[in-house]
Amino acid sequence: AAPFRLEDYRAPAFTIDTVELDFQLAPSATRVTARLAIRPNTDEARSGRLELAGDEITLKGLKLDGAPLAQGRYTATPSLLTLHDAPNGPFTLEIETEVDPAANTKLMGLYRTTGTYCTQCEAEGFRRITYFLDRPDVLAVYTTRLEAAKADAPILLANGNPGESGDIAGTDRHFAIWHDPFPKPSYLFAMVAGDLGVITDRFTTQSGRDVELRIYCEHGKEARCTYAMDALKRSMKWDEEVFGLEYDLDIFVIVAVSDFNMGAMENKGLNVFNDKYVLADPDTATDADYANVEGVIAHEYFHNWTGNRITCRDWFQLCLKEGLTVFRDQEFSSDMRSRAVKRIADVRTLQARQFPEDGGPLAHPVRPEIYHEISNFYTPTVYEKGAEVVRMLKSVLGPDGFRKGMDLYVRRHDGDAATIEDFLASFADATGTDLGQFKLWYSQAGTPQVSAHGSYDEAARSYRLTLTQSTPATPGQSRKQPMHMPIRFGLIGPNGEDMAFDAVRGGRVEGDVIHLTEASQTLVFEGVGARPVPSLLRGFSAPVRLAIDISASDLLFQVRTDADPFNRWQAAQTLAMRNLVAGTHEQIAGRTPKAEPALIDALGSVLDNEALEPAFRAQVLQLPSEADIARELGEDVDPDAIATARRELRLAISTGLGDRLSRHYEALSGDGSFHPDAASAGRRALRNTLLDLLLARRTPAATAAALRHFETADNMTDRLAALSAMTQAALPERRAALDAFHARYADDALVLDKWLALEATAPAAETLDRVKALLKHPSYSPNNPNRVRALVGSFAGANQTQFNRKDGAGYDFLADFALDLDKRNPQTTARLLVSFRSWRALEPVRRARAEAALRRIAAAENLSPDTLDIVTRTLA
Ligand code: BAL
Ligand code: ZN
Repeated sequence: AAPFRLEDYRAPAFTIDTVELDFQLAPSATRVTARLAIRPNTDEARSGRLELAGDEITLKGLKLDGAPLAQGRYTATPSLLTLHDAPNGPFTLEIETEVDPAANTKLMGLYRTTGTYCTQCEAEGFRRITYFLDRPDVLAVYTTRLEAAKADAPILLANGNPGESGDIAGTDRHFAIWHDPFPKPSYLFAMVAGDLGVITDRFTTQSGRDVELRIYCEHGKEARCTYAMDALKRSMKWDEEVFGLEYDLDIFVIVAVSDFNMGAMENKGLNVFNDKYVLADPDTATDADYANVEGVIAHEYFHNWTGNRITCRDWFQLCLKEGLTVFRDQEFSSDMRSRAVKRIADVRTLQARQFPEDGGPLAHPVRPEIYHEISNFYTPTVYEKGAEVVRMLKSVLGPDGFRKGMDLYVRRHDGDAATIEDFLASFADATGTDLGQFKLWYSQAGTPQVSAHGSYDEAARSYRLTLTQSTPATPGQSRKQPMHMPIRFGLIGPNGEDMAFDAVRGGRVEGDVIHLTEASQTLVFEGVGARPVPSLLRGFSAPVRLAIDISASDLLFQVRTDADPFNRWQAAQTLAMRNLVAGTHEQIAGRTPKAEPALIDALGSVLDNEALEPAFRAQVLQLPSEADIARELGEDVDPDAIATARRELRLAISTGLGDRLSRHYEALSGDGSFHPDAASAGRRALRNTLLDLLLARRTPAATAAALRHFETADNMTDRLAALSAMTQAALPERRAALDAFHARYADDALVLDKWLALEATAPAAETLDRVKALLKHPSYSPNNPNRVRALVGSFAGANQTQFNRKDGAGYDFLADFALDLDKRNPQTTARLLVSFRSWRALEPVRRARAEAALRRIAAAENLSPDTLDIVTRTLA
């Protein structure tokens, strides 16, 4: 099929003002009647040809202005309804369709999840419910009537505010009507019907409006929703305080379901969530789960303005709502927790997920200009790099300018389907700034490389800093222009404090931001009293790779003194990465790698520094991952050599830090009461990181500590950390512990996902066989995306040595699995196959085996468009 191109955008010929939906719910044959008030929107409508998209639906009836439409006036296929001579004024079209929710394993459109009816319409699921102008620039007011058997679905929910409801006399059925007064695109439509438990609360907005809050879940899990409710109320308050944005309906509803392709969905007034991002209690959720629940609840809530009130003109503009909303949820979490630790965690995610995408065959701009299958563009680039671009905009304009721009954007575009141009114009106009060069961040793919070289002239008391930028070629983009990068910086003096300077020549510096705009720029700082250690890209102020010629002793100094906590962490990571890369090369050459003493000194100084928060110290002590090292190497990657080098370095660090590890570990042992707050979570993170490092030595004492840690844990974070450490260290004791964990949580699918993931990420030769066996385990379920991701996604995405087995068995397994799953759930399949994205960077033997597996998938018949698109681009 021909691709969609941004340059081909045309306003819709017709538009739809109101939608009245009636659902007669039944598991295998649901009848949907849609009454659409349609009118011509552009001159193109004069042709009289109206095309409404469908997808695997059956037309059962069609009326125009109340009268059945004659056969020759329309054509209907499961994917398209065409009216050949639509009126050239307003008219009403009544469409009756039939869908089969129970058979819908794609989880797009209307489907069943553990007995509940639920919908997912973004991006193009609404056309699986009724024929429609299923595009985000058609905004309509929806009224939804749901009717179902009372026993089957006592709860009936849809977007907006509740209206009339009641029993249908003489039957076992009942109905409910919901009305959403805010015009919205079809992708924000939702309905849910089922037998669910609920918790309720209230929120009073800043203008004094009373809002009812409800969270629905499976019966018996209500108590696990309270943290999500608390996060929701904090999100509502934060958006008022920080952005001045207030909630706008009488009710806000969240429903947690167990079968869901994505994390969650921001449907107007009725957010549907993957239950993994709602349910949390100390016995079943880790601290990371709590943080994710808080972040995703906030994210979906924040979409009410950035996404719903202001939506996207077309799917090319996806980052308009996603990048901005990720930025907003990151800021929220930073305000709720430690800003420094949150930043480190977000940058780790960006580097682990977005950098490999940007550096491989699936690279695309933050605002793509071409796509075959939009569901494959819900990517780390659109989301995470999109958020980085908004963060840079704030650095370029300053906090006040940024807020003025946001206020203008909301004032101008409330009720619009907007574009990136609209967004940037609001900031440019509000602040009088030319953002022409900045806009390149939306169109140029690839991670820019920034090189820094500094020299100090003692006699002249001046410091010259040359910064050079270049962006590598990416698919469809061979040449790149220099971009506008805000580089936050400091010049660290001999006493560890930032030094002042008198003046700067050669570039624009505002406060602590260097505006790098040229391919190469030399800045001369005058009046610098001593040779500085340059601290560049503080807070990771631009999503680039920074190469800087800095000595190990300067990095050690930075770890000890940098005023920017992010760069303290970064300096330690840089030191560690140098050791890991050198170690991998030594390993391949058959020599024994040695750890640099500066690294152990650096880690030890942070470990012992009680003035630093524990969560931060934990982050510093965690080495770059095997995947990080592979990315740094960039070519001829041998995952076995990397894993061995990393293991050896961990052993050297563990030995080098000696009994300081166990001393700190003991000192952090809990007081027996669990709190999910960030400070308590930080202490657990440090203690668990120390256990993991202790275990690198695999001494009987360390093993005993791990077993004790596992057995005495009073919360999931500690229990899982011990189990994970034992699994990663390949202790023989792990098997019994994994079995005990399974037995303890035998009825809890979400917790067993953690167990599946541990099994799948074990760095052991038998893991692939174990994964294959687990596909038949009663705790696994082949149609549930969470189970699939926990077992197969973890294996392919997070087990570097076993997925990349030299015999290619890991690749063959994923190919077989994907070919089977693709028949049922294309979206989840395509997502899994992203694990192949760095295949070209592998050493030749693995590279050939990965390519063969990819070609085998590509050659299969009847591939879904999702899978075909990913595999084709990966091989291109
Ligand atoms: N809009 C899809 C899910 C999310 O990003 O919130
Ligand atoms: Zn989102």
